[in-house]
Amino acid sequence: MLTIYSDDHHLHHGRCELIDGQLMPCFEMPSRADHILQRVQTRELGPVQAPQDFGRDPILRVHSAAYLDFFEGAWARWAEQGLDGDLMPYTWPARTLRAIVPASLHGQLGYYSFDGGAPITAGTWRAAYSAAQVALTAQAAIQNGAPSAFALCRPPGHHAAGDLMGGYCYLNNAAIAAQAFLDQGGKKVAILDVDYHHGNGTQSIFYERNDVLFTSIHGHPEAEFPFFLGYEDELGEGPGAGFNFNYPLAAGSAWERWSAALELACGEIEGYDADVLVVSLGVDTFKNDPISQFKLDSPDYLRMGERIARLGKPTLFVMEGGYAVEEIGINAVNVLEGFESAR
Ligand code: SP5
Ligand code: ZN
Repeated sequence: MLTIYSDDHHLHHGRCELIDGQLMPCFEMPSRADHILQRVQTRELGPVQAPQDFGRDPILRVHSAAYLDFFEGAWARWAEQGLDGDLMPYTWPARTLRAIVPASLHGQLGYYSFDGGAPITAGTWRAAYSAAQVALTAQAAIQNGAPSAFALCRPPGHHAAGDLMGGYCYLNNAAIAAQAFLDQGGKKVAILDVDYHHGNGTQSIFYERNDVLFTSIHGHPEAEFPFFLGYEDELGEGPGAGFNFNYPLAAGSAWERWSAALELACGEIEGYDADVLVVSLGVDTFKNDPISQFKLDSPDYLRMGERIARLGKPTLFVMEGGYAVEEIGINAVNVLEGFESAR
């Protein structure tokens, strides 16, 4: 399988995040992608290529121009004030407040984010832009006939909505790639999001549309981030009604329960008859993940890949979460090797 990768992800390295009342070093760190790349190479998964640059247009199909302009320019505005710590929001337009775009940098940062988990550093825009190009380059490979490809994206994307960053995510790499398939003549795209956290950004982007089927297996939002989306009764709206399926699972879920949910998601995908499948590949479902509560073990990821392969679709894997850094390469590449073995 072809892997698309860029070293540009090193340009994004947030300092800290708030975990259990303590400021901790960011779990979403550069070594994550380094370990995955290393595993791709030692397992000889296939060629590793650098991304092409498709520019801003395909990103603008998913994110608003105002959001992109804000994100691209935010660090320079921060640095102009003589500041060099990570730029992080602390006030949001929650209920009773007005959803207006204030003049101030921090006001705008609150407007364009939904949590404090997406710090902006000097290189964040360049890293996120490059990750989107990684996804688009892998998408182009499939568009040109490759049966599958792996977009080794970092930072991840599935929490990012049309004009919101959050949950370590800035640009929704999977959504940008899915939209590109449609813009290049595709009629139907199925998305399977297997990250431990609900892909709230991806769901929101396609919620009222029937040309993208969104399915997600994740920690129950009653108990888990992002709390405010990802429930079973979210089935889509308007033309999108019946094209959104969430499978929230309890803490402690291991392969038996997880794979039963996968069966249900695969059933919906099979019925949808998509041209192509996009997998939001998070491996934070792993038993030793430091911020998650599922109990998948490394061999389970082989089974996951095998089941996804049986859908029989051209498949784009887009890297999302996974914070057990030592094992992240094994787990992510196991999905890809399981997939290849069952083709
Ligand atoms: C892409 C992705 O996986 N984003 C995840 C963002 C999660 N942010 C909230 C983390 C809260 C972790 N709380 C863990 C408590 C452990 N004792
Ligand atoms: Zn996650």
